[in-house]
Amino acid sequence: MLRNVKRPADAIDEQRLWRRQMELARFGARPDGGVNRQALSAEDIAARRQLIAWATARGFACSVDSIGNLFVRRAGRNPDAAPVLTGSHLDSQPAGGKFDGAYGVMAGLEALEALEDLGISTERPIELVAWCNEEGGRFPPGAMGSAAYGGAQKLDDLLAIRDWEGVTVEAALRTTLAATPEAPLRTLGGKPAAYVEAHIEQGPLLEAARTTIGVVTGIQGAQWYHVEVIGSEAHAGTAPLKTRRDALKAAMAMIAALEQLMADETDTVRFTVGRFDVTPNSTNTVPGRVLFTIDFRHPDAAVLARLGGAIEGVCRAHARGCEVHVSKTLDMSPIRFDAAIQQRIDFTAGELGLSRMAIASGAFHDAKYMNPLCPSGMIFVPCEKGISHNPVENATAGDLAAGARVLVEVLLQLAGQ
Ligand code: HGY
Ligand code: MN
Ligand code: MN
Repeated sequence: MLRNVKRPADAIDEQRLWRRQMELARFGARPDGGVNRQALSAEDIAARRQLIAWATARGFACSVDSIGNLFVRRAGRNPDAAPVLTGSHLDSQPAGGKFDGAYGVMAGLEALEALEDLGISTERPIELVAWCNEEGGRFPPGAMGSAAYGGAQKLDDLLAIRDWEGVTVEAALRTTLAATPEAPLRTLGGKPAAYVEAHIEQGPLLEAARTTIGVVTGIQGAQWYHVEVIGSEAHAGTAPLKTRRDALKAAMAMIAALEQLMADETDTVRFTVGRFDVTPNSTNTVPGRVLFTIDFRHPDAAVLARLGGAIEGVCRAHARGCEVHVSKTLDMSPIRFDAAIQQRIDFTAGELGLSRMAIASGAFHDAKYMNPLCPSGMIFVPCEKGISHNPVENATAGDLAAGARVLVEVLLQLAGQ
């Protein structure tokens, strides 16, 4: 039992949290210090098995649902009460950092451990969730697990999605579930009492304001598209340019025109072409096929609709004789979090003597799909220079622990001591 603990936040163990972050970062570790732990990969499975081991060592019950969301449950006095949920994701970008997603899962585990260390019982169960495939790098769209849990996407549609090598979610999920038998299957979906997610900010505002806690007000909207351009292969030396259907040059013209469409002197629109696959990718063959992705974001639903609605027309206008297929793979409306949850986070941070500020999220999170189900919110902590989706992503043990201290207190308030 812990001594001289005045409140649950005091039971958060900064060293234990940091040690676990570093241990988790071993799964998919890259030589440059980042992680490559893509959804339903061997590295993701290893991280899931580690989480289950830590959880079962404390007597928490583990379970998994049919889209691969992994749950760690700390029982409450009333087993039938709607649980309070916390969590984030274990999967990473291919050139990701140690903390994006992993921090929210580790902070949630640390909160459960702190309550256990103090022997505090709660009226409601508290469940920690490692949402499946938040990043969407291997299997688009992102936030797949929470979208299925919240009913925003159909399970069968998601199971049929293929990665870039043609492997389906269903096949990868079968392997993953077989590798984690300690987590029995549970029904998909639920009606939680509340949801609070801890995450690094992935932007520079908290660090610039020398502020420890971000009280997240909401998440901007996001849309993803796949654009497939189909021309025809030809000999680089013999085919006259006027007869070519060059998929690469057409794609380049489309992207240049899309940049015009997305141009915004207020620098609010976030337009990214992150993937650009050329076939056959040979020096002396005119490219016959290009697939490129579009990710664009904005806080205003009307701007998202206007820009999103113009994408296909812009691509077709620059087809240069090629076939064009434009498909939308992700469509997230902007959301605002529950005011009372924000107030709790703000008040608790103040009680703990932590600096805090209201902040909107540029990145999307699983909390987006929890928001329609129950009062939801997020706690941000700073990351170094705001860098994320990059192997050098970094945070301090002190800030991570501060976020976990706010989290455990807010979860306890919501679960009822
Ligand atoms: O893309 C995002 O906003 C999230 O970090 N996956
Ligand atoms: Mn994330
Ligand atoms: Mn991310």
